[in-house]
Amino acid sequence: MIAGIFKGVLGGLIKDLLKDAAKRTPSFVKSLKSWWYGKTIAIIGPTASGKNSMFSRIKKEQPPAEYIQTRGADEVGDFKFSWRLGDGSPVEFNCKKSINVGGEHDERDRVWAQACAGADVIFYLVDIKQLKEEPSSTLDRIRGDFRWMAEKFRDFKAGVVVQILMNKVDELDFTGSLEDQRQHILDVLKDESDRIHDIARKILGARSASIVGISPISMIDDYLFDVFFVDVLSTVFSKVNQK
Ligand SMILES: Nc1nc2c(ncn2[C@@H]2O[C@H](COP(=O)(O)OP(=O)(O)OP(=O)(O)O)[C@@H](O)[C@H]2O)c(=O)[nH]1
Ligand SMILES: [Mg+2]
Repeated sequence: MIAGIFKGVLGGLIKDLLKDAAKRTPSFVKSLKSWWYGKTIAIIGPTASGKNSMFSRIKKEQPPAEYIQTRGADEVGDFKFSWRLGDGSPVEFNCKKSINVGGEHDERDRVWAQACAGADVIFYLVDIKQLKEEPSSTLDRIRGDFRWMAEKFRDFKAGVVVQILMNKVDELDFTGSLEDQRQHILDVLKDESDRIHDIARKILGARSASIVGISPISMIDDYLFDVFFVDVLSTVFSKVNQK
């Protein structure tokens, strides 16, 4: 019963999101689906930011029961990702020869380029809990990663875009109603989001136009993943097609 109510609220919320974000007409949804079809993604980000968890989520597998640090590059192989929009229609993309990489500095320098080669969309993950608790060292790490990106962009696929995901928003305290949670999360992360944008602009210069969005997400909370990932799919599409 509770699950039924929950599903109803979730379905309604996603429909609302689809309705108001970018005036989602049937032709918008059609173009969104056809843009995403066949796209290849890469997932990068600092240590323990949630890369394994994101692969599990989009492969519809159980997230890892305990944290095991990734070292080097693990083959994830090819898989198809499909996510249902509020109207029930699937958005599909390919994860071709995906590689799951570790997040330590040395791993970035050794294997991230391999993960990003050929990607159309790169997801860059940030651990929002860590950013709130240790802002200075976390922002330093983000600066370092953007410097890495600035240097490597020329090796990436032409037209590649980067979406930043502020992960672990389930860790933010919230006691209000489900309907208000999305806006609450956006509000409490506004400063961090502006800060990261600022750093990107300074370090990447003109290339920062390739950063198409910054969104909250949770890889372990079903509801929050659903709510925000629908946003991500449509923001990436909208920004790319505005350019
Ligand atoms: N609360 C919370 N924890 C998360 C979330 N995503 C991942 N975690 C936890 O964060 C830890 C690291 O997750 P991983 O997915 O292994 O991170 P990773 O980026 O692959 O880590 P490395 O490969 O070692 O860099 C694990 O304990 C996860 O359970 C999230 O959305 N919320
Ligand atoms: Mg990992």
